[in-house]
Amino acid sequence: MAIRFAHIADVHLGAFRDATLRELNLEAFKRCLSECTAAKLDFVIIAGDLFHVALPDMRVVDEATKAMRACRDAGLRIYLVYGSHDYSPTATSVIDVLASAGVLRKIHSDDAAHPEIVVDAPTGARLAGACARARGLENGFFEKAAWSEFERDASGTKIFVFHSAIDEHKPEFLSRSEGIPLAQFPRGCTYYAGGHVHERAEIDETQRGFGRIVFPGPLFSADYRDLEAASRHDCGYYVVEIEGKQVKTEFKSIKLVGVVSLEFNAAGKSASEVGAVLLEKASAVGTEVEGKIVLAKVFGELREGKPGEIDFSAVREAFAARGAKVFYLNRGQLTAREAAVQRVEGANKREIEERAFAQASAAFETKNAFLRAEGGRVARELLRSFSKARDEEAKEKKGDYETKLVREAAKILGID
Ligand SMILES: [Mn+2]
Repeated sequence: MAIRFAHIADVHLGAFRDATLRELNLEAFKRCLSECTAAKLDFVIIAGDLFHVALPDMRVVDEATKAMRACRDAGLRIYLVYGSHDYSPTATSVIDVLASAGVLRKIHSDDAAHPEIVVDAPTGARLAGACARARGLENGFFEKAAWSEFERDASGTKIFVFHSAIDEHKPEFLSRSEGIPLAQFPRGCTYYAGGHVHERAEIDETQRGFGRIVFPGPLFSADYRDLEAASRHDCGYYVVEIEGKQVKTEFKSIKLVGVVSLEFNAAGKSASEVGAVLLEKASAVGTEVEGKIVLAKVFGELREGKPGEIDFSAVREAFAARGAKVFYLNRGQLTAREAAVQRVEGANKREIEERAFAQASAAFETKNAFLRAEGGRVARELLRSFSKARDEEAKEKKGDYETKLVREAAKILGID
């Protein structure tokens, strides 16, 4: 008999500061699970990043738990691996609590020498997995993982669940981040349920001894980039049907609200001009933003004034008046002229750095005599101090690291 299951990844419940976006994300998850229940699937696989952080907003956790509980009560099993977001090296994650309560089943991979094989009793499916660790530390796990027992197991359909990019199949936007070489995956599984890569992909690696590898992409979205992608193509999850070696995949869109993406180049304009043009734009839109998520990217170097002088809240209100459900502003690449450094030349990196700082420091207006005299040196030393990363190997705590940085900065600024 065929095995039918859902493959979800990167839900990121609890992401977004905007309450409406947070709610929409939760709504997408609830809808997905009720569709799975209605379709009478055997089980649900969540390939990591169910939650945006290890200890998310408890209201979101409560709502999500109710939905998962209803799904469980209808007879569907839920299998999961940690993602890079909901894993915590030090604290107990909310996922551990849900696993202890029997709402979902974690696929353990703590011991690389003996990765767990979970048997889904009603279907006989075998699942193994690899949880994400903090910042790509799962690489170490994959290097050592002993898959031979799982590879030898021939008693049922095999599914491998993971939360990592694969080196051979990294999308362009992840080209500089670390992945796992395919050779370190267990061979001979029928289906490889992936997560972590926020872009949908279906890959067939049967020829090389693997199987169907699928990344559903985010169920909803977790940030601006995801939402921008969602304005071009749908987000959702997969329903998979396996019968013997036959694999049928079907992508299911979750469409809650439309996304409109707007871009505005502010280069060469003054802060007040930008504010006026944006307001004009907002009043010129028609019904196309009604009930939708409006993304607005404002970028470029202002001729005069600072980004903070632009009245974005008036722009937000104007879009709301036009019926936009959410107005999401991205001004990360909007800069003031004063902040820009002219082209500098030097014999080496150090010299270029020194001159760039000296120049920027000379242009910086301040009444502070110390900064006027020492600005260049202070900036250089601060940069050097701030670029020291936290010592993850020595398990340096975030709080300790922050205290150390603040103390060093105070010393450089001569205020300790
Ligand atoms: Mn993710």
